[in-house]
Amino acid sequence: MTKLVLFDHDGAIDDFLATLLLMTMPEMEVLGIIVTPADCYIKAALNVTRKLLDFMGCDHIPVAESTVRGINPFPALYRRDCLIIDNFPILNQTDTIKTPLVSQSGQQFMVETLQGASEAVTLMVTGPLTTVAAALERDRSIESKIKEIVWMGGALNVSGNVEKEFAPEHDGSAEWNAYWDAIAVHRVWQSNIPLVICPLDITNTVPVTPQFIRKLAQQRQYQLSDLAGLCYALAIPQDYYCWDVLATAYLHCSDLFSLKSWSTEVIITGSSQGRIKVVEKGRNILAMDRIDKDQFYKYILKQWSQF
Ligand SMILES: [Ca+2]
Repeated sequence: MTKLVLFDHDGAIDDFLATLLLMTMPEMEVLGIIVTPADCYIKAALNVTRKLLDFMGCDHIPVAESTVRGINPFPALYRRDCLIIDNFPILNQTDTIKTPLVSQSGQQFMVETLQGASEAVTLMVTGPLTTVAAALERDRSIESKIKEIVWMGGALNVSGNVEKEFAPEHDGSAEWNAYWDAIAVHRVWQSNIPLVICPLDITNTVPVTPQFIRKLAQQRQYQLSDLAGLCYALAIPQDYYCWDVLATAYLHCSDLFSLKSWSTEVIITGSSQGRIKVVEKGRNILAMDRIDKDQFYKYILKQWSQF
């Protein structure tokens, strides 16, 4: 059965890898990709997204530029990876990009795409929820067209990843996508849309290791593995995890995951802003809780050996 998917990412290494993974899933009909200007510089991030779709033979999928703004910007150090990837030789073998960039904003594109969809759509979000919140503000009725939101974000029972170096007044309890715009998270939490989140609690268990990158290298006769390996090599100087890739894998092989239900609230101000706190009588969500790690690594290695 085909699943309708609208993908909203924020242009970092992991988002591009999630794009490469999503495009290997034959059961998904991807209605479009929206780039939220968060963990990236937007022009380069749009270019890379379109070049990846060309590379995957998916140049029929429209790309849109979200024009929302966050409250707490990502560090420039994190954002610049898209500028490097935009210049990878493997993505620049022709002078033109075929994948279309639509003229309307990403948030408007989200509204129109959901309004026009023949059935309810899964929203796959691997960046902040700001574009989703802006779309809901434009037209509340789209809520009924969203089957569920699968979101990489939050840290429930583990520390966040907003470091003191970049956020001196924060207590470290928030995950970056939530911290970028906690008010948008709160807005989405107020909706009735089913939420499945992929928090740091689970992503902490799937690090990107040199051993994993070597496995990709050993199958680099496949162009997809070669490109994924190049992207992951950029991540080596940081503590890196399969954040967005893990969240996206859920669309195709949810059977590898166990889920847990939590009652939560979003802290929107003060030193814990962006924290998604487990409370009594809060907003019910599902969180990815455990993953068979070996099976997960095997799965992405298999998907990236398609060509
Ligand atoms: Ca991301």
